[in-house]
Amino acid sequence: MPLRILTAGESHGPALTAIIEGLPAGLHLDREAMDHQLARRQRGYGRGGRMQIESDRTEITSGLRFGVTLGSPLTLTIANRDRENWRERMAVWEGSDDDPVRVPRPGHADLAGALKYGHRDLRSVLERASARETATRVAVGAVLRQLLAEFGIWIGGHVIRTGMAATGDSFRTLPADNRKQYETLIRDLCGRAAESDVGCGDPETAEMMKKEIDNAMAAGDSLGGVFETAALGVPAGLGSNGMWDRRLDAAIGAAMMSIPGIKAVEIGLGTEAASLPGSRVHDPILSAAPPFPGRGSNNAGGIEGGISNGQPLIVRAAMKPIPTLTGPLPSVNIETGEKTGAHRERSDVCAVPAAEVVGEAMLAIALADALIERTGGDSLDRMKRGLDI
Ligand code: EPS
Repeated sequence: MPLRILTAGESHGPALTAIIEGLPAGLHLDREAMDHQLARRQRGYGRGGRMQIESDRTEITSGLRFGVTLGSPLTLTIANRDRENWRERMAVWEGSDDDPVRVPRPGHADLAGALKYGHRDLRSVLERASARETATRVAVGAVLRQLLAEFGIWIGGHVIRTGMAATGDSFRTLPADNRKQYETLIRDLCGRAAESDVGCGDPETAEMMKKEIDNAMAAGDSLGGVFETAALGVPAGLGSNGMWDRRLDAAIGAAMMSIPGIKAVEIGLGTEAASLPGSRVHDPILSAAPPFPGRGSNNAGGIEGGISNGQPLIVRAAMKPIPTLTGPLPSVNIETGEKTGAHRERSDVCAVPAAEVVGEAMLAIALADALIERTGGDSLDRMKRGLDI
């Protein structure tokens, strides 16, 4: 698709890097807004010690002049502060590791990565498989949300489940027949969630979520959860029904599924739609006039036939528990074949609030790509002229 993005970097290597190619010229970037998104990713009750070490900031080394994009590839770098503690074990040239990782963690990339690449020290797999990599996605997303904002598109989200603690608050159950009110309710839900260190705006559930995390930590266990992401102001006509790889829901599905730990993605009513009759699923059409076609509900989650329909986009994603357990699961030493507890490594007990922020970034990436495709890209002015509905 028109936007090409590459990221690179090991968790304890010198730095993380991202290159965005295909970004239009003429976009004024706000540095603080980028660092704000990175700080949001670092938040969260249940995060491990690494987040105390890092204070993520984006350096830009190409594609920007006087704070305005040039249309050339934009290179973003995030330093790994923890690098200082790993100079020898993660040296790019000469170095050594006297404590190689031999026992794969069930659920992590350790074993599958070792089988694929032939590594005997699992650190050579886990360093890139670490969710540290998601910092680059959030940095890229922070650039692209600024592009989307030029078109009135806004993205937010909240956590609705942590382990067994779940709130009934959901974008799905908000009344959608009055557009203005619907968007206000979505923003309010996200605003309340932003105040919470578990990413949930319902204080009672947030307390239950913290208890779940405390209990999991005490038991040497870990937790997953579910978050919702919404995009407001998305114009009708992004994506296409014409071919599977042009469907907007396919692009969003792939973007969200690519987040480490995500096992399921739903759009709109999602799996609930499968058990209801059509009369209770499909959204009545009340008016067809652009830019805001009136609909009685938004069970489709803003996409019909793979095309955005002018309604808010509603996405849900489920994350499995973090694979690193302090009470380790059964595993095997890949050198000796000896049965033993899986490798333990400093980790998070729960990272769903961080994943929610990454989800917003991935939605921004999918939407920016579709918007550039629809409007032709090149420069912000041309893009604005290209959006004629
Ligand atoms: C993470 C950085 C990592 C982990 C975590 C997420 O840093 P470190 O390995 O130095 O503690 O805290 O990674 C995982 C949960 C994982 O499974 O790899 C981050 O920046 O988000």
